Amino acid sequence: MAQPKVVVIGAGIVGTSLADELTARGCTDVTVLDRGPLFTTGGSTSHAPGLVFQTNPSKTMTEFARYTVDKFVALDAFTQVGGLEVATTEQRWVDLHRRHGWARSWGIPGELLDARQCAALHPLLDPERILGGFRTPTDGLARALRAAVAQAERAGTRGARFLGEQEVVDVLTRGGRVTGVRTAAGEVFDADVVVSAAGFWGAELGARVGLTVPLVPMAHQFARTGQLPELRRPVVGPDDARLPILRHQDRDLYYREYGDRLGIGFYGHRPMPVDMTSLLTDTAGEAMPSMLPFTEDDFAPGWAASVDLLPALGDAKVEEGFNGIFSFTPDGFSIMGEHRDLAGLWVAEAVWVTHSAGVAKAMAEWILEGTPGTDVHECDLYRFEVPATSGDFILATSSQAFVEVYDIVHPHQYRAAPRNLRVSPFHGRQVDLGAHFFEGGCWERPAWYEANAALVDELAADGVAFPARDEWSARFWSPIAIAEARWTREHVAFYDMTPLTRYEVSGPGACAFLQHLTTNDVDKRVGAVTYTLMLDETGGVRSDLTVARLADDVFQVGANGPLDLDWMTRHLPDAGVTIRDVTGGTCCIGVWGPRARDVVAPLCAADLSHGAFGYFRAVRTFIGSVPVTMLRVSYVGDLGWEIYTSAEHGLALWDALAEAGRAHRAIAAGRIAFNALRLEKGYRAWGTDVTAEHSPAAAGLGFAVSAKKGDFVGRAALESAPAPSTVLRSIVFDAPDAVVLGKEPVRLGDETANVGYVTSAGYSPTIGRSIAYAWLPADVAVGTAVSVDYLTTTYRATVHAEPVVDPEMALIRR
Ligand code: FAD
Ligand code: THG
Repeated sequence: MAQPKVVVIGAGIVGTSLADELTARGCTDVTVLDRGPLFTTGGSTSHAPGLVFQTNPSKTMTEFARYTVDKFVALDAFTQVGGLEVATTEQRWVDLHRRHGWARSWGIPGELLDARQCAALHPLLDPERILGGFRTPTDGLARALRAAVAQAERAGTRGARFLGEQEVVDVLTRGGRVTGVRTAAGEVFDADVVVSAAGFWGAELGARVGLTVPLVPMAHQFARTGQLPELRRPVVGPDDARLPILRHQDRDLYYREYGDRLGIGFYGHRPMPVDMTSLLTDTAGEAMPSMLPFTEDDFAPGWAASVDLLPALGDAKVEEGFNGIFSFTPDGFSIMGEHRDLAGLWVAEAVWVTHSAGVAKAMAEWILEGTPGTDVHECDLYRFEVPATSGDFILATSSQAFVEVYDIVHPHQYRAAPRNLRVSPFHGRQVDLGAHFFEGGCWERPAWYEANAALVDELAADGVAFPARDEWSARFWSPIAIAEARWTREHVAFYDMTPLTRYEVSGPGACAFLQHLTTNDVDKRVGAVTYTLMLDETGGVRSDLTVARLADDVFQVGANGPLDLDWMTRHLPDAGVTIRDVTGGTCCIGVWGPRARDVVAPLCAADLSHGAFGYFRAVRTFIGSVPVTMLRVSYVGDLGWEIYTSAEHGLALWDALAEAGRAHRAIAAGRIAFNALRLEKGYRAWGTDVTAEHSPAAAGLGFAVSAKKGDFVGRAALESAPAPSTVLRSIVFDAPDAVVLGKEPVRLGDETANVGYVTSAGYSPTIGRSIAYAWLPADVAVGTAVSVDYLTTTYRATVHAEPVVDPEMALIRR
């Protein structure tokens, strides 16, 4: 295939890395344009201090960082002085154990050190001030400018050209495709592909082509001390640094060496979002538009905390400083992808030096091969719900991301604001029941209900265990959730399923369209529901769906979020299929548990017997006077239905069910119980347990791929795929009070080497133990003992057959 003609906007670390990765893959007609002079362009890269700490809660971001380090080492643009993160509080010390766990889960070498060992590595540290540290020997200093130049030079030898002082002011298009760009000087550069790697200018550039790039340019303080006698020594190399890069997250600080001076970065100041309109006017003609004047007052607390940690600074002072600009996003992840409505227009922005080469590699693969080689859903341009693409939301959440950049953030900590953007019709009733709400997808979702508190005592009196939790895992949690889960299995509960993303796919081409995009056979008779997967071209799992055929040409698709709509929209044929997101205009209650039929049948016009309304069937009928679509589907794995109606009927539906449920002691139950029950049943959560990195077979979802149906996206790749080397397994903890939260490293027996990692976990009241999913080597057999390292504790667990609860499906099919 002919290689595309590519224009990259921006010659910072991302644009130059991308040129290198594209040309390395044979795509050599690459032109990189920058508004500034080459290669000290005035962008963030020009003055980046270049600290690279690879460890990240995200596996993908860690992989991007590791690739970047390896590449920059090979380019002689990296000084591997190692990283050291110190703790001055007990909480941070425990959290460094969590970070050590991530490092081990994702394969970054690291170890925990005591205070004395830390001070031996970094002699400026006062060992009395710290409790310990986390040391990562392969971290270090990227010479960002050197790395940019080296990559540009290499790309240049393969045919790429780099032009400075060329500000792109227009993206040229024809018929929904890019055709090139125009510069301020009026010069036109033709292109099949235009990649915006414009750093914090990216949001402005995106707006010109109708694209929301959700990033906020934010100022962040960086200062250099005067000379420190303690650091005086002969120059030691191009970076003139030998001490490990240092983080003092308790006070939002980081440090690197510049010969006998220290560079200090500070995140502890107020968020300083930058107004691009005034920035561009104010800094027009300036060499460094990304550097704003230092605001000394903001730095004062950072300096005081620095002197405290590094007493040698006591005799020194800040000699120079600036407020440097770079991008923050609502969730801290980068922004990657192709404009959906303007083919050939790509973005790669909000990327740290740390992740730059890894991001560029994934971008090059995506542009040239159609699929990135790394799962990038966390960074996907289209991951945001519609309200999250508003300016207000982007500013508020990106500012919060700045505030939290070094905070200890609990995995279940949901944002405090903005809230109440999306509530189901049942919200008032839920408030009355004392719902404790978590936010997800901008929805308010009950996690548990205080109204069920009395059930804890009642069940405890019956002998149900409520194991105590450690302080960390007890956050954003309540024992009431155990009671709710148990009650669901013994009686019946109502779950608000409104936030479950759903689409109506209709039209004469609807069936063929879904057949083409999914792995299972959905061309069944009206009333059938099918569990199926969407794969990418390489056979990776992009999503798992339920597809209910409501009429010949009308399907209701239960999905996992905005990326599913994005993927489906990109594959829409020119005519014959319509996709409508019906999530917000409708609502859903899951009624599940052994008493579900007793509650619903008396209200329902349809025959709900097992013979008349079988498992994985859909029926349109009435509950009282409320028109409903009922799906006999249960993510919690019990008898019952998802009952859908339009939003205006929601309250009537809730009240009718609540009234009928009273005689059967029905309760409303929340997300924590929901999660525990789906773990019992072996059901995966896409995005957490399974991503595009995994094949159906590896994920334990091979049953959802039909061997008999015709071709579908990803099929060819599945057929030529080797057997997976790692698989997703259920593990059950040995001790009743063992709890993990996800991403913990897993070892075999008592061996020290890490072999896998946990994805998600929950406490099962049915077996009185926690259950988790873990990615493990494919040859690890059921019954194998494993160890899971959680914070400062190690828990024993055993690989279990799936599902852990109800393998004979007796609960569901009654
Ligand atoms: P840039 O380097 O800004 O490049 C974008 C380029 O696009 C610019 O050269 C610009 O001139 C050009 N451009 C924009 N608009 C146009 C247009 N219309 N036409 C033509 N060209 C255009 N990251 C780390 O990993 N570790 C750190 O320790 C670290 N410390 C930092 C400290 C400070 C003080 C700051 C400010 C940032 C720090 N960062 C750090 C972040 C890091 O510097 C940036 O994330 C990274 O450099 C961004 O690279 P980029 O290529 O996307 O953007
Ligand atoms: N309900 C509906 N749609 C959904 C979900 C849901 N779509 C997204 C997500 N959740 C999909 N996840 C699952 C996972 C498992 C099942 C349903 C949705 C499930 N699986 C059965 C099993 O694996 O045994 C049935 C499989 C089969 O018969 O093929 O029920 O919660 N509407």
